Amino acid sequence: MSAIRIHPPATALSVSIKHLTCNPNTHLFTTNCRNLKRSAFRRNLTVFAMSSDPLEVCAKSSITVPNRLGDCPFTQRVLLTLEEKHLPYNLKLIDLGNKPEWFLSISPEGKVPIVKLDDKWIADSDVITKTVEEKFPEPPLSTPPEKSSVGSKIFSTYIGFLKSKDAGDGTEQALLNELSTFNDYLKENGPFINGKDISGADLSLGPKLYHMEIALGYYKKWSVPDSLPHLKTYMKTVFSLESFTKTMPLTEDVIEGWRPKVMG
Ligand SMILES: N[C@@H](CCC(=O)N[C@@H](CS)C(=O)NCC(=O)O)C(=O)O
Repeated sequence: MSAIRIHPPATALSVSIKHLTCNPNTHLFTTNCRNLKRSAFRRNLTVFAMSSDPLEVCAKSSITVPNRLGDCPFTQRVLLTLEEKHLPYNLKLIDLGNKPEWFLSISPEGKVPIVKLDDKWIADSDVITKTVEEKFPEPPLSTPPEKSSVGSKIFSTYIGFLKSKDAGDGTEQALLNELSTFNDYLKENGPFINGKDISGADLSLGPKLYHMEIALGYYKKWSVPDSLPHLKTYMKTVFSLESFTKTMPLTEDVIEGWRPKVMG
């Protein structure tokens, strides 16, 4: 196991005064609150804030480079959530091919991500991101229920196509259908799933699209067709977010991570 401490950059610590006033988990770096409030409310000043303690996150380690974050899209979703909420965290990198006893004692299923919140280890990216949203509501990242399943079939159809050994079995078409539906959705409702602002559904889908792009490019010489321009723009936008570039896996890890599924 190795631990990496992530400190958000100064820019990432910057949050709006509006958020600070309703988030009990942040502390103002100021000595004169009365003056700050007066002027800040008028001009919506940006001030510095910091979450109290770094969160502990167990994540998959790279299998190609020592002491580096690996290629789990569920872990990246959680890290993106913490980054977008400007929450500091410590990474504990787990070799999933040789899981240590201490990890198995806190993650009985042996899966990452797990995150320590209020002294309790929580598993599953759905549960973790929901709990983080409740505990650290600012900036809000929840996706309205009616939009939260947009694009949710893409990952399973991608895996079907990736594993397919028969070019005519319809798995490529099934993926294209899902991508095309998502492209049309973005055209009407984008640029993000919830409109103009990024939300949890994008932070879940983004890492999966990243895996799809790399793995299908490598194993099938396949890429998103030009006939889906809104999807292409969406992928480019999400992949270039600062939170994404800070948490994304190495291309080699994605390729190696999917190899057993392709070969099996
Ligand atoms: N539903 C879980 C899935 C987590 C999951 O499948 N993680 C994989 C790594 S990406 C894992 O830990 N697999 C265990 C193993 O490879 O032994 C979530 O959303 O967090």
